[in-house]
Amino acid sequence: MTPITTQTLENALTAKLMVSFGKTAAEATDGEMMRASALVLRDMMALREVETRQKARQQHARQVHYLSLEFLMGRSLMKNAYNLGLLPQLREALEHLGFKAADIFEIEPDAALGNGGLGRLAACYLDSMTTLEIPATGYSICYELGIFKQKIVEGQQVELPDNWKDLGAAWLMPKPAETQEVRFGGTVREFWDNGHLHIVNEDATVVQAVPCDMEIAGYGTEHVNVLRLWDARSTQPVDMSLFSRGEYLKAAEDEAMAETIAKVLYPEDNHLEGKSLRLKQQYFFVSATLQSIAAKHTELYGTMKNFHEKNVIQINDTHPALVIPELMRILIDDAGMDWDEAWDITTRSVAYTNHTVLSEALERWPQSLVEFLLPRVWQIILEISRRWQKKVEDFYHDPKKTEKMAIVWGGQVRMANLCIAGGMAVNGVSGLHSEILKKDVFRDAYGMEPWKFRNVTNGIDHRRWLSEINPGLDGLIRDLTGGDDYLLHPQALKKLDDYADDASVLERLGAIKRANKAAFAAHAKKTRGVELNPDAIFDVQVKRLHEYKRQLLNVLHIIALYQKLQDDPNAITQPHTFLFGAKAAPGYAVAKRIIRLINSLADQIDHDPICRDKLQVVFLENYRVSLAEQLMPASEVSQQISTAGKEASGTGNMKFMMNGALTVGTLDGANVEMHDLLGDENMFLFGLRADEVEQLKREGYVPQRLYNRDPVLHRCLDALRTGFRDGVRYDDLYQRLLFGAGGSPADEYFLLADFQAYCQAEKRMAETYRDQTAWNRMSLHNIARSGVFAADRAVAEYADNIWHVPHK
Ligand code: F55
Repeated sequence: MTPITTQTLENALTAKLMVSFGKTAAEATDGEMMRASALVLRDMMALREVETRQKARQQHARQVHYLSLEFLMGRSLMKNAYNLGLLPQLREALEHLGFKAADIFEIEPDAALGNGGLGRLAACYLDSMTTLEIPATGYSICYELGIFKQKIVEGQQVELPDNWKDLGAAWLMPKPAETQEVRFGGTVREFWDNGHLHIVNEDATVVQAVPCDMEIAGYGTEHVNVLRLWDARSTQPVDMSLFSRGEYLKAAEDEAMAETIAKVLYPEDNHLEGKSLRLKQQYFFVSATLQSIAAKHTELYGTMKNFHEKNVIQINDTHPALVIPELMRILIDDAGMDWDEAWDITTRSVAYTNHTVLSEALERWPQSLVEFLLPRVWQIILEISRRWQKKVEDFYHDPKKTEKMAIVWGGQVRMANLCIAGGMAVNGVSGLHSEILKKDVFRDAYGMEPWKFRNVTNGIDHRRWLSEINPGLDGLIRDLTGGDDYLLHPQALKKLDDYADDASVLERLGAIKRANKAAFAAHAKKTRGVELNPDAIFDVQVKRLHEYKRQLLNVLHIIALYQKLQDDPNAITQPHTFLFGAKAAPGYAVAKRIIRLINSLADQIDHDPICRDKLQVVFLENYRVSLAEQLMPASEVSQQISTAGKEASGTGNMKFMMNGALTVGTLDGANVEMHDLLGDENMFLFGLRADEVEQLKREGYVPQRLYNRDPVLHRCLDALRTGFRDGVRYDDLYQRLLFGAGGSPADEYFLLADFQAYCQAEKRMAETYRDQTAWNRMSLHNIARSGVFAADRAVAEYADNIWHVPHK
């Protein structure tokens, strides 16, 4: 490859502006320049992708297929330029052409095709799979609207549509020639022909699935993979001639259905809505994906008999669980195999990652809906269920276990059990989570087939989440570790530990953080008009809003601080700024109330002169990947305070750690592993352990006792009832904590039980902060030991232990 210079890029951009938009650089808008930049990089990646694909074909390499209803990609321009080794050249070329590079990066919309952790994980893994040169493809839906944009109006969340494609579609390459047809409804008919039994789905509604590919460049490699996003189209536009034949309405209906399938991402995280459109989305993308994989496989090998040798399908939670019956359908109905052979291949091809233990998030579908929408798939599910149930009965002879492990039971289809039965591996996403799966959630399945159960602790793309977004820290790491080795070998970060007593290094680390805080404050001022004090502790909780994540516990502590300040205006000497960012699922009323509460409290504190330069609360509107990229480098305290046992892993915790923030957290999810690496002395641990939470639940938890016993807590909770200067009262939240409501028990997530310990942890944290040298040392240790949380490590584990594919 000839090296690409600033000049070549400049020429390419000028040419692209000309042919795509009919404009010169002088005439082009920032948006057009962003799209031209995307197209230029896309061209380069497309060439490499063809070469990558040809190589894999020649080598008959085993392919990884990563199926996820969500890929929370965020922005791609800076990322792709970075991975292609062109970031400095692109910056320069843009400036030469009269643009501000920062403005061009900033105008790119996030491709927000995901809710939170699960979707972002998939995006990070695409980067690592490519960097590790694994032949891999991601598959999802090309949603027209990503996760909603959040506005805060009078303290409350308002949802606006996220039309990302206007500018974002520049990354997509439609491949209409590879269109697949997906069938819904109709009836199943069997007939014999020439001694062969044929099974066909008649009168089905056919939806076309058109692939739109997004190229994924790896770092330090020519390898390029693809994220294949399926767009939905109707087979034919409504044809007026059907009118006379009375088929007009059916055709119009088919068209309407096709057009809704890829319309919008469901905004619920860790909760399931049993809507038929959601099931259609799942089957649509699963069926299109498997048909396209099967077609390519058959073209290359002329048979499906070796499918499992050449393909592995990883499913991101149960949302793509229909791959199991759909692969069976293809093997039996299309490839003509018998059941046992098809089952053997299927159960050697599919692996399932679980991301939650919350029972309201374990996916179940009404059998009537599956039967109506997917009649053939339903027949197959029933047969899988029948055989599985027999296996369980023969193994345990225990009707209770039969019921628990059943796939079809009580009129419902249980997707997790289907995945366990039809998969070769089941993994949790942190050590603790995987243990809970084995001991509790999937205990009986583990007892029967223990070899299927694994752990792969999550990881994040450290090139994006450290090197790319935090150039100051990247520079320090390069200086201390002797170069950019850590980009491909994240464990090289360990070398930073050697500088724990180097005063100049600690000082430089502090200065980098301080500069990042100032930059974030300037950004917040410019984009939202909020005034942040860069001398305050930046204490941050950003993640989806959910009761189990306990943003409300954070709020209760702030109320306690505020009340303390009322009693004694000198109680706080160190300025403290609490930053929140969180989207609530639109239908999750309690979560929305908590957002409003944060805003009421922020307003109260803002208007109280006692709090000036001491205490501040800021709710950051529309938290998303691109905002996280600004915020992580500026954060000093990372709030990871979920009820122990509930957060499967967390990945935000890793982003903070890598950027040198110190964690205030419970022993939950990957915090446990962070603690193993850091010890008590390098994080602020507090609260009940997972087993203690369970024990307390068994013994009978009465939060009112704590309320009556602890005057600080008592006063705090009372403040919810009294309300704030905006006139809003939160008696509903008070009631929920003390008495329970709507079927949920009092203080379901043990906030009150952990309140005192949490306040003490925050106090220890604030005291430590006074000694900046000690703080910076802890921060250094955090960065030094964050290497294991690189996605490269996690993906290498999947490759070695589950996929059995070679990697770099
Ligand atoms: C989205 C849709 C549905 Cl239907 C259910 C769940 C979700 C979702 O977004 N889940 C999610 O983000 N789970 C998170 O996955 C992360 C990656 O493994 C974990 O770190 C995190 O603990 C878990 O909550």
